[in-house]
Amino acid sequence: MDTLKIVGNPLPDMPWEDRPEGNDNIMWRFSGNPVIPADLLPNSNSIFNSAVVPFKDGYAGVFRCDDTNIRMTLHVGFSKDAIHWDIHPETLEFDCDIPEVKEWVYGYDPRVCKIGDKYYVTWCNGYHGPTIGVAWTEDFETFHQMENAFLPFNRNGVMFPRKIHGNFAMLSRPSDNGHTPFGDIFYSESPDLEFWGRHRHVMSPAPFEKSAWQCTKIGAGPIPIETSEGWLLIYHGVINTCNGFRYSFGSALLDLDDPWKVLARSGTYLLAPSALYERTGDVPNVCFPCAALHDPETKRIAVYYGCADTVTGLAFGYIDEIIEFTKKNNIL
Ligand code: BMA
Repeated sequence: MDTLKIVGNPLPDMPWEDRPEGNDNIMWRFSGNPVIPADLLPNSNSIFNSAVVPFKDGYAGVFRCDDTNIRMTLHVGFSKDAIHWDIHPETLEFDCDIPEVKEWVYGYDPRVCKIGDKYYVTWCNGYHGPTIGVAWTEDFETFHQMENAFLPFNRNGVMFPRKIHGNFAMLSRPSDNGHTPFGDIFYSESPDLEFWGRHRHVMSPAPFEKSAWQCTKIGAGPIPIETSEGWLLIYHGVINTCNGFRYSFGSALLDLDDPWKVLARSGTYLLAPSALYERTGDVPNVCFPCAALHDPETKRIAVYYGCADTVTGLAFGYIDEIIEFTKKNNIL
């Protein structure tokens, strides 16, 4: 994989720990997990399923904080090292001149995608049920909310970090108004971030007998990473067990030009609930990735994922190894 090219700005100081001795897993957990505790804010019940990006000489993020009323809200945070976070206790308020969209109901599971000088936030936005909210910021102070991307019900809106076919591009996961016992990943394009179309099917849950951890529903996780082997997509997969849903995450490679064409998809998961903070919490057995930092030179990746809908975890790996693993365990 010496010829592998990874797109992205250098990030030599991103959070990192070497693979622990004796650990031969493709991804391994940060020894300081949970990297963000549930009670970081005075009135937070849980902080999880959150998005971080490099910003200025440090990092910024949009965090899902459920408060002690269990209201699902978004909060802005900043960090020098992407490990110690200063999350603002007041909720993120969007500037919005569209009265029908402006009313805040709830918001959760944010993703943040940088394109040019703008950071686009997509999240699961309450509008007669969950759909995909879209906003942009340049400074993480003022956020401009645009039209919702899709009709309800939809979740897991994840943008691509550059235009494709001259359009903005987003993955999403049409759903129902509840806990959705189904779900495929779709791809859509938009010339202006307002009108979305050219919808394409990307992936269905895997057949049970091939890869059971992802047999009930799947949804895109962090912003896809562009490489010479295709877009590296890390996504969550769910199995419905007699104890409820269990969320793990795995990887796929999507065609660079037509990302709805899946080149490879791993049957083996990258990470599944096994640490105590992933197995126990408000919703047990959940690893839910929403963001990743990466450094093209060292090929390092750090994935931020919600653990048991309660805290935020961090896991490390090498992009070249993840790509190799995806191809080796391909179930297509
Ligand atoms: C999904 C979303 C996520 C959550 C997961 C597990 O439907 O609501 O926010 O982490 O369920 O509860």
